[in-house]
Amino acid sequence: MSNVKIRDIRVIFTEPDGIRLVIVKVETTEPGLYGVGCATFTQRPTPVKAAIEDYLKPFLLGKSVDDIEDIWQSSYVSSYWRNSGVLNNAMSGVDEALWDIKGKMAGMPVYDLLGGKAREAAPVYVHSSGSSPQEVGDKMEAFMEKGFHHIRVQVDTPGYSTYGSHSGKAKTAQAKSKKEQVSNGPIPITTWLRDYDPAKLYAHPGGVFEPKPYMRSALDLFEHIRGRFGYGVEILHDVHERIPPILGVWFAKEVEKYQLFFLEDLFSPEDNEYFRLVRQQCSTPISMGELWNSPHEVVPMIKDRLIDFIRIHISQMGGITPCRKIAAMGELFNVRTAWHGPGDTSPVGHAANLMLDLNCTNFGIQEAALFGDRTKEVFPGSPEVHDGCMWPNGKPGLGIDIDEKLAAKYPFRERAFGGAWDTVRRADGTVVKP
Ligand code: GCO
Ligand code: MG
Repeated sequence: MSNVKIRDIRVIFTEPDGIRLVIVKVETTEPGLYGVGCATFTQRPTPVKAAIEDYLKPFLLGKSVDDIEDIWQSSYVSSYWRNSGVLNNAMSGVDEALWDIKGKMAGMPVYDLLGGKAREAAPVYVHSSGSSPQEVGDKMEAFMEKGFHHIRVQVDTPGYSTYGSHSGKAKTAQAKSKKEQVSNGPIPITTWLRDYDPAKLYAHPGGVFEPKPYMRSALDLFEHIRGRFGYGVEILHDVHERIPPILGVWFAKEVEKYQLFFLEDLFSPEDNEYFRLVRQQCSTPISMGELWNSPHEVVPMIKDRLIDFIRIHISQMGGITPCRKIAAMGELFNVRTAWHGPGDTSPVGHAANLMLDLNCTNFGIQEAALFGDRTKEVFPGSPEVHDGCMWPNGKPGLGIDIDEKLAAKYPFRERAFGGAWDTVRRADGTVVKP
């Protein structure tokens, strides 16, 4: 038992490459010993900061840094109501920082604290998107030449907003101001522009989404990719929960012949039960989980083997402490990990992903965000991505730091509606789960 206590807990906001990141720094009574953790909920950063500063900090100051499990469990019930994204992200920031501290005290990386490495590096997938299957394929080719073997493919649906490609931005660019409104599909763009203010910065372009045109463009994309590259490269696709569930069942069967590595977010978490129908009808590998915040959502999906890959956003579930247990449950049911790792997981969060990636036997794949130079400067020790993998640097703890002076150069910018994920609508105006 060390005599090292928690002396201070601070929240750092920074957006070096235009994505709002939330980092927690836990400082200790041992001079120079501190840890960093990711608490990034990019659409709602300020309530996460308040949850830490107003509640976790007074609750934890003076506690021993040794007792990560006890700190996590007592923090989890300290709000009585639990399993929310805001509270889980707040706990994750502290939890990951405590694992960082424990590794530094032990002089070993966190994956060694967990029992060592099952692999030297974590194979990753990267994102290829474009306005046409040809453009997506061209970007794929460039990634393949750099040694990437797993590539997520997303294509525009002409005339509509599509997740994962730039069509929304393209259309936003078109409609610079309300007076330039053009019809873009089955309804005048005015409905799409209902909430749009060209003067504001949007977290994510909205637009009109229609399931059938989207599915046709995705199927055309897979046909093109398989025709051009064959089956030697692994392709992944994210439906992003947008289509009516029964169409999702049809779509999963329709894509079976393209042998995807996985099909992601086929349904919304609220429609998890539909995965049973897919399992009975086809063998398309299924991934789900970035939107989950609660063990209640996780357990049925793993115990009934309704998914193949756990796509949890580790800070949304509360950090390394709960997710290492979820990974262990997955191993017993042969369900693999595929932690969420987009640009709005901070490099600290990617480092936490990597610790579990290297240790878990049931590792599946790791999503990698290829961070810009500014972000990598703010976060020295960011996991390197090359030769198709994410690599550890072998340093103790999470192996990463934050340069607070540099981070302060990139304060949060003002965003429309506080930075909400923008409103996507069906042609008749109904809001779509985004
Ligand atoms: C993914 C995710 C992201 C989310 C984003 C939300 O598979 O990487 O779907 O792109 O949409 O993280 O903020
Ligand atoms: Mg996703």
